[in-house]
Order: sequence, then structure tokens, then C-alpha cells
Amino acid sequence: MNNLLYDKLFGVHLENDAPFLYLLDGQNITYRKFLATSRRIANTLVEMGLEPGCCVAIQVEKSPEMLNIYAACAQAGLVFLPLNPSYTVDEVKYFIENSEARLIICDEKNKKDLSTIAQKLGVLVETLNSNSTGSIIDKAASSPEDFETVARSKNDLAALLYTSGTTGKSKGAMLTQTNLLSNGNTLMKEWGFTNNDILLHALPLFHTHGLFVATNVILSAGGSMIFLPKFDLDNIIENLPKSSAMMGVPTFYTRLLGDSRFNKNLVEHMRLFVSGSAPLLSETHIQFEKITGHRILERYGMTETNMNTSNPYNGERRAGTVGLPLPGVELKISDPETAKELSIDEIGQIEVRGPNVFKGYWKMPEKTKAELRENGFFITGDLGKIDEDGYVHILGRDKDLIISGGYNIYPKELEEIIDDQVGVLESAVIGVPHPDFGETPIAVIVSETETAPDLEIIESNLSKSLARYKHPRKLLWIDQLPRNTMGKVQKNILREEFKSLFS
Ligand code: MLC
Ligand code: AMP
Repeated sequence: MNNLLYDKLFGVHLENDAPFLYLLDGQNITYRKFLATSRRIANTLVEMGLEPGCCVAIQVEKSPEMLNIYAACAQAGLVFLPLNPSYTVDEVKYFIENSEARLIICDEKNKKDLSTIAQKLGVLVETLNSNSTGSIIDKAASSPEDFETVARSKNDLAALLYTSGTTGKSKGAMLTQTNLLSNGNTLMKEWGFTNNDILLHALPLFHTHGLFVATNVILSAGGSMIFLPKFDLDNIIENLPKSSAMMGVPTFYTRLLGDSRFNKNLVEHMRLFVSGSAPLLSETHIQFEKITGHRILERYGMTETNMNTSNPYNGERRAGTVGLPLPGVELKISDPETAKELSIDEIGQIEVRGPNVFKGYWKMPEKTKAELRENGFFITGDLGKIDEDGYVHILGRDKDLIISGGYNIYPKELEEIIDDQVGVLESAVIGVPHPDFGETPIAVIVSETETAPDLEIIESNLSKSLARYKHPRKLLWIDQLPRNTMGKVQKNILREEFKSLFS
């Protein structure tokens, strides 16, 4: 037995002296050097008593060392669990508890708060700061540089990625080595990545897009990344001429189009722009082509499935569609009531099956059973159709989900907190169009009495428990929520009523 994830993504680069990461300060990190640091960290993790299969949670700002820890986990057979640094302590507590992580790696500034939780749960705490310092780095400096790769099977877990759920509780998607490897390799081939590519990487590393799509494709191809800490227009504009490809959420593209410095000359060297994680408006696609001559390649994926479809690299990239199923991925449209497969152009729920599809939700067999059929098809919760040329169109969501700038927000999580506030009878959180984030949540609240609830206090209480990106951009007070004859809140009516709030 070997360890395919490590061997194929990382091990193949042991002798590679080409740059893996170009940093903002002008330095670069070669593959060889990157892997040497990763091996030291792998030794450190094992010295702490972590055994194969143990989960390592990490909540830090984006840094090269975060990728070192990803590589170290792969090599030591540990399960990598990245978390958004903007999560509050309350949110992180749930993830640590639910995942049964043995170690949490956090920024020094959060150590005190997290240590209190970690101590109760018997979890180890180490630090890693955005300036490359931290206890894990100190320990790794005195750990040996040789590390014998731990054997893992291709069905073993490689990562646990939490995705919020309609019930308000986040679910840990169990991703195996096969899930990650099959997708990385397929995308590398489909999108023509080689070791000549330089990817402009401005996505976060705690989600599928920045970690498994962007990073794994570059590792598979042996290319390089210009590694930006976050999406910042000045840095993007400066680095576009040095890059060959960029992957982003639609907000990246609308922000670029809104900047007067963005023009055709900047992107002369680029061969590919990829968009995903949220719908790319046709008008963005068209305007981007008008200015740059490039047609953005839109693809469709999920935490649970990695990537499912892609517009063709060679061939027609159709605006308003997410392209064709990737090789090895089966995609069908089914009737949500009967599960019967629907025909061309009929709208229904999107189901997918393939080596990219996850193993199930961590410790949630009921939820797994409800969404992952015995025949291997996963019910995505997205609604769509397949046109006569095989292109997939996403036309809505069966799940009550808001996607803001590529981050998912489940209304239920917010509604539960708002409904608990003094003076609130009930609430409905809906997504409305937003010029920058595509969609943004607003909360419509019904008071217990005839007077308005204190919206400021509600807002302040929300900010104590929820990451900033989830906060409703507006709280509104109304007399009553519209309901259908079954008593169900008609969110579509609210969405229609408030659709122009930010336009
Ligand atoms: C930041 N903020 C957001 C936000 N991002 N609010 C709502 N939605 C977001 N996405 C908040 C900040 O906390 C801040 O709050 C304010 O908005 C402005 O911050 P900013 O600094 O201007 O934001 P910025 O750093 O520019 O971030 C915007 C962004 C970023 C779009 C660049 O959110 C981003 O990188 N998104 C990508 C997410 C992603 O990778 N998704 C992939 C999921 S995987 P304030 O008020 O305190 O100032 C997946 C599968 C698939 O979906 O198919 O890929
Ligand atoms: P996540 O759970 O964060 O992985 O988000 C996955 C969801 O993002 C999918 O179920 C879709 O609803 C949405 N999504 C991803 N890519 C696209 C796309 N290209 N167009 C529309 N929606 C998308």
C-alpha cells in the first residue's frame, strides 16, 4: 500500500527546483524547499502523538505555511480541516467538537479563547500567524527533515470540509484521496494546465475552490502560483501581466470590470480565466469578453462533489451555462417528487455521480442517506436543465441557500438566532441581488408586539455569534410574513418585494 494523494500531488516534486509559490515580497518558494518544510511539519505532528486518520483543524489567515500543513497532513495520513478565519469562537467550537479534531492550529490572537474550549475537549492547540511565525513553525524547525510517508488507501479520508446545512447545523463533508485526486487530474487535463502555467491565486484556502481546484490543479501540473493573501485589486492588476491563468468567484470579475485600470493589455499573457462557486451573470461574461477578448470559462462544483461540469477549454464557452459534465462524472436531472430522470430542457433537481463525489457527512448517517442515494447519485439541491447540446444550466436552488461573494449562508442559521432575540416573534432571512457580492442576506422580522424590536441590539447579538460575511446587510421590520395555505413562509414573495434594495 502507498499514499497516492501525497505521492501524486507532492512526492513527484521532491527534486523539483522550480518555484511553486511566488510571494508578494518578491521571494519564491521552490517545490523542493516547500516539501522539506512540509516534512519537518509532518514530523512535528507525529511527535505530538497524532496518528493516521486523526483530524487537524486549522483556522489561520492564508499563508504558504497553511499549504505546508496541507502537505504534511497528506504525508502523515492526517485529515485536513481548514476553517474560515472569520468564524467566531462559537462557530469554531462546534467544528472542533463535531469533527473530533485532535489539534487546532490557530492565529496567536485567538489562542486564549480557543485554548479554553480545547482544554475542555482534550484538543491540542498550536499557533501559526500570517507572518510565518508560530509555535508549529518553532517546533518544526527542530524536527528532522526526513519523513517516511504514511501508507493510506485511496478510500481513506484526506479532508473534512464543513458546509452549512438547511437545518442550521454545518455538516462535515468527508473527502477521500480519490475524490481529490480524480478531480485535480481531470481539471488539469481539461483546462490544459502544464508546468509552464503561473496561476494568480487570490482565493481563500479554506474552501474547495482555492484549495482543491486551484492548488491541486497546479500541483498536478507542476506549475507555479502567484500567491496573494487575498483578493486585492491593486495586487491583482500588478500581477495579471505575470500570470497565465486566474480562478475566481464572479465578484472577482465584476470588481475587475469596475476598475478603470483593467484593460486588454494587462491580460495579454493570460490564457485562461475560470469562474465558479456562484452564478456568473451573462452580462459579466459578455462585458469581460468585450474588454479583454477572453471568454471566461465557467464551471460548477460543490464542497461535497468537487467539480462536476465545465465549459470546454477548446470549444464553445456558453454564457449563462456551466458547461458539460466532466469526464467520469455522470449528471442527470430528476423530478424532485418522483426521482424520475427528466428529458432535455426539462427543469428538475441536479444529481451527480462519479469518483469526485464525497463519502458522506461525518457522523450524520441520516443526512447522508437523504442526499446520497444508494446508487451513488448525490442530490445537489441545485435546480437546472440540460439543453440539447448537453450544456447544463443552473436555474435555481431547491435548498434555501444564499451565496454571497462565493460564501454560502444558510438562512436557518440566522433565523434561529434572530427568533431567540427579545421582542421577536419570527423572522425570514432571504437573499437579494447585490452589485458586489451577487447576492446578500437581509432579515425580515416580525415583532411580538405592535412596536418595532430593537434592530440594533439584534444586529449586535448576531455579530457576537456569526462570522461577518453572514450578517444580514439589512434588518427590516414588517407586520407579518406572507404564508401559503399550508402555513409555509413564501420567501419568493419577500424576495420579489425587496429585490431592488441594493440596486
Ligand atoms: C468579505 N465580506 C463579505 C464577503 N467577503 N461579506 C459578504 N460576502 C462575502 N463573500 C465582508 C468582510 O467581512 C467585510 O466586512 C466587508 O465584507 C468587506 O470586506 P472586503 O475586505 O472588501 O472583502 P474582500 O476581502 O474583498 O472579500 C470579498 C471576496 C471574498 C469576494 C474577494 O469574499 C472571497 O475571496 N470570496 C471567495 C469565496 C470562495 O472561495 N468561495 C468558494 C467556495 S467553494 P466589514 O463590514 O467588517 O468591513 C464552492 C464550490 C465551488 O463554492 O464550486 O467552488
Ligand atoms: P459550496 O457548498 O460552498 O460548495 O457551494 C456549492 C454551491 O455553489 C452549489 O451547490 C451551487 O449552488 C453553487 N455554485 C457553484 N458553482 C456555481 C456556478 N458556476 N453557477 C451557479 N452556482 C454555482
